[in-house]
Parts: sequence; structure tokens; C-alpha cells
Amino acid sequence: MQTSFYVAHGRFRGIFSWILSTDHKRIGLLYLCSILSFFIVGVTLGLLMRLELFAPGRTIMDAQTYNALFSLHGIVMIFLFIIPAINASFGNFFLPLQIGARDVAFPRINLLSWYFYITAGILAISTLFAPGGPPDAGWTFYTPYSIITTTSVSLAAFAAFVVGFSSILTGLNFITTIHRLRAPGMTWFRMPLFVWSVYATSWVQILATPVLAIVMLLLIFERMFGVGFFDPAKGGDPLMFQHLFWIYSHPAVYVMILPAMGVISDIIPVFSRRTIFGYKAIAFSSMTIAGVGYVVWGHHMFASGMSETARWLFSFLTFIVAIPSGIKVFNWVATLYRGSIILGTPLLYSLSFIFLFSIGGLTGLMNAAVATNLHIHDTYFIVAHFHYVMFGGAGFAFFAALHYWYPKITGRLYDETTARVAWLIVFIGFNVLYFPMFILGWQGMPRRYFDYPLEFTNAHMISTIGSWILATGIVIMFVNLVLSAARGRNAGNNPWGGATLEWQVSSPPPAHNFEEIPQISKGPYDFN
Ligand code: HEM
Ligand SMILES: [Cu+2]
Repeated sequence: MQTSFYVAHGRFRGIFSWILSTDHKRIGLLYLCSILSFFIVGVTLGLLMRLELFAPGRTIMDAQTYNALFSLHGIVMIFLFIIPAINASFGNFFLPLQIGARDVAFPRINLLSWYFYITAGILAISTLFAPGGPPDAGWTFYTPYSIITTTSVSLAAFAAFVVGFSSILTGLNFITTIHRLRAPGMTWFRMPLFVWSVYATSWVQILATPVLAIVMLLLIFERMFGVGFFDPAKGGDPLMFQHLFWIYSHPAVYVMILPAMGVISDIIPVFSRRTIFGYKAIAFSSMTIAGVGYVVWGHHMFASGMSETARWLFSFLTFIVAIPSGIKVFNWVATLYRGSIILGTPLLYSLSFIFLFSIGGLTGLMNAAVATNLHIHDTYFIVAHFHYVMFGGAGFAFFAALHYWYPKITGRLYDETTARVAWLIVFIGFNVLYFPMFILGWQGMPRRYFDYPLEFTNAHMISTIGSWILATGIVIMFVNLVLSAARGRNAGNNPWGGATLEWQVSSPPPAHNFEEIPQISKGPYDFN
């Protein structure tokens, strides 16, 4: 890594120049490092679960341990990995650069939001050692079980409460930054599509996340003081928990996927040497997805008991989300069509994003139809579906961003051949791991079980072997990125020939981004 910028900068030295920095690039990297650490924790838990499921019966752990693992795996992957993955790390690093600003609007609040994040992370991990043992109620904390269990559900819920503040503060910061700090000439329709996606995401974060905070607080009060919000014996309603939970958690999937779509919209034009097709349609579809996303939460509850009217309404509204998503896929493919395609690693991850996200999205429509939903509810079909969306979608876009912006962040190039080999192994491993889960679920294998009947053995074995292939690919990818930070060739300012502003400054970018605030006179994908 080129050290000039990263070692001595600002008032503080050494580690303090990082953890007390208000520079958006350093805060972005604090997020990136911590997010990657939690990803490794989450993957380890996932691999252990797959090991248990390699054969029927008890393989390496008992049922209670398995319950703890899927709960912690879900909590870590959702709240600590995929929600902040692209938005908090690359959003922080690149949003000011892309709009021609020197920093975000509130740099100290920006640092504070990382402290909320890391505190929440430590709290979540500490449940492993807490009295009562790690939480076992899943990442969804459904009542009434989450009220009864003696495991450390309260601590985990508190962690989710705290991480919400990080999300809200980041959203506020980004919205203000985009409204107030765009360089002269950077009109709304000259903003890179990544900025549009971060903008849409931020609105979801500040409007939806408070609901999560409230419901987590209610759950903690219920557990500590037996208030009776959710306990039917006291006149409470367990279904109310599900409503409140999904009013946040469905919009949360857009916090995961919108920045991912933004990254893809930035990478595809650069790697096909063409202006993006349908710029405005992509920008508006981000806003539409963010908007419609608020009114579809009930599709998680078709089996929980609700009126026929509510069912068809939630089903219908959910189908509508497919339209803006389809618009994006169409525009990406139209951009690639007749482009001069350069099959670099960022594009390979982007293409696999389109493929895997489409599988995730189309199986989402199967979930949205009430009739099929009742058949596959709470089965491995759902586990397959959401891994395709969150991991195959948002996760692969995170890997795409990691490779795309790597030269800008480190000033060096990763080894291209190794990166492509790693991509191929990750892609194959991913599908071997998760595709069999569609079949398992369709045949009736329920989720969140540590054991299964004999007839499911083959598919489970294949899936576990897939997890080993995937893990191998991820290790190769990370080793390549780490080694190249020290040894890679010099990247120069603009190795991919990108037209957005971050490529006009040095790699890594200078401390205050721009000597002089640039004057913008063209769109982000005008390559000439
Ligand atoms: C090597 C990588 C991974 C493996 C092997 C893996 C495996 C698993 C397994 C076996 C389950 C439990 C199925 C069940 O018994 O119901 C699960 C659940 C889950 N996974 Fe993963 N997973 C991986 C990566 C991810 C990623 C990247 C994300 C998010 C982006 C994620 C999010 C989730 C969630 C939210 C659950 C549901 C937890 C719950 O039921 O409360 N996983 N995963
Ligand atoms: Cu949903």
C-alpha cells in the first residue's frame, strides 16, 4: 500500500490517526476493515452449520448449539455485514469524491456513527460469552419464543438497537452531503448512479430504522419487566411484533441492494466503454424501489394469519417492486449490448450479480404469490432465495466494488489472473452451496433444523461441499487483495478509464480530495 496518505495524516499519529479521524476516507476504511472482519465471523458460523448438516443426525453439534449458530450467523450477516457493506464503507469513501466535495457534511457525526457500529458489533459477539448463552431466536427475534427463552436475546436485541443509530446518522449525513456539497455544475442528473443509489438508501435508513429501534426496545422491556406488549396472556399481541419487525426489515433489504445496484450501474459503463443506457430510468427506479419498499412488509406474514384482503394487497404490491428492478436489469443489459466489453474482475462480479440477483428476484415472485408462499414458507426454499438476493446480489456487488475501487484506495493493482480464478471458484461454490436448497425446500425441508430425514441426505451433502468450494474462493480472493496491497503494480490515477470524479484524483486520493473544487460540465459516463 502506498503509505504517504495512510500513515501520517491529521493531528494524530499511529492508530489514533485512524480511530479519531474525521476524514471520510479513513472512516470508510474503518468500516471496510470491521465489516470484512464480521464477514469472516459470519462465514465461519455458516461453514460450521453446513458441517453439521453434512449428514443426518448429530454430526458435530447438538440442536441448541445449532440454534445459536443460525441466530448469530443471521444477526452478524444482516446487521454487521450486508446492511453497511457497500453503503457505509464505499459510500463514505467515494460519495464526497464522486460529487466533488472535500468531505461529508458532518465529519464528526460520521466518526460517531462508526463508534455506534463497532460497539454494536462487540455487543453482538459478546453474547457468545454471556450468561444464558448466545441468542437462539433467529435474527428475526420472533415473539413469543424470544420472550420466553433464557438465552441472551436482550443483549443481541440491544446490539441491533445500537447499530440502528449508526445507520440513521450515516443516512442523515449522506442526504445532507448530497443536497449541500455538490461541486458547481454537478446537477442532480450529472451525479453518478452510485450517488443516486446512496441517496435513495439514505432515505430508507432514516425513515425505517427508527421502527427497528423501537421494536427492539419493546422486546427488551417485555423481557425485563414483563410489560405485556406481545404476551397474549397479558392482552398483548405476538403478531404486532412481526408487523413492526418487518416494517423495518423489508425496507432494510433495499438498504442492502440499492447501493449494490448503484455500484453495478457505475461499473458496467466503464467495462463496456459505453455511456449508461437509460440513466434517468435507473435513477428513478432506485427512488421507486425505496418508496414502494415501505408498503410490502406483510408478504413475510402470509402464513401468520391475516385477512384475505390484506393478503392479496400485500401480494399485489410486492409484484410491483419487480417493475423497477426489471427496468434496471434491462438497462444494464442494454448498456452491455454492443459495448466493447472488457472482462475484468469487477465486470465478472457484476455479470454474476445480474444473473444471481435475477434468480433471487424471480424466486421472490414465487414467494410473493400467496398460493406458492404457503407451500414454501419457512423452508429451505426461502434460505436459498434470500442467499441469492443478499449474497449473490448484494454480496457479489460488494466484491465487485472491492475490486473496482481497490486501485483507487490502495494505489496498486491486484493480480488479475488470481482474481479471475478466485471469482470462478466463488461463483461455482456459491451455486453448488445454495441451488440444492431450492430443491430441498420445495420438497419440504424446513429451515432452522439441525437434523433431517434420510431422503434429504444427498442434496445436503452437495450443499456442504459447495460451502467448502466457496470458502476456498473467498480465501484466494482475500489473499490476493492483501498481498497485492504490498506488492501490486502501481495503479496510476485511472487504471480502468473511468469518467467519474474519483478517477481524476491521485490514488490514494489526497487528504482533502481536491486542490481546487472541480467545475462539472458533463455527465458521469461521458468517456470522450
Ligand atoms: C459461506 C457463506 C455462508 C454459508 C455457508 C451460509 C449458510 C447458512 C445456513 C446453513 C443457514 C441456516 C439455514 C437454516 O438452518 O435455517 C443460513 C442462514 C442465514 N444466512 Fe447464511 N450462509 C453464508 C453466507 C451468508 C451471507 C453472506 C449472508 C448475508 C448477506 C447470510 C445470511 C443469512 C441469514 C439472514 C440467515 C437466516 C438466519 C435465521 O434463520 O435467523 N448468509 N446461512
Ligand atoms: Cu420482504
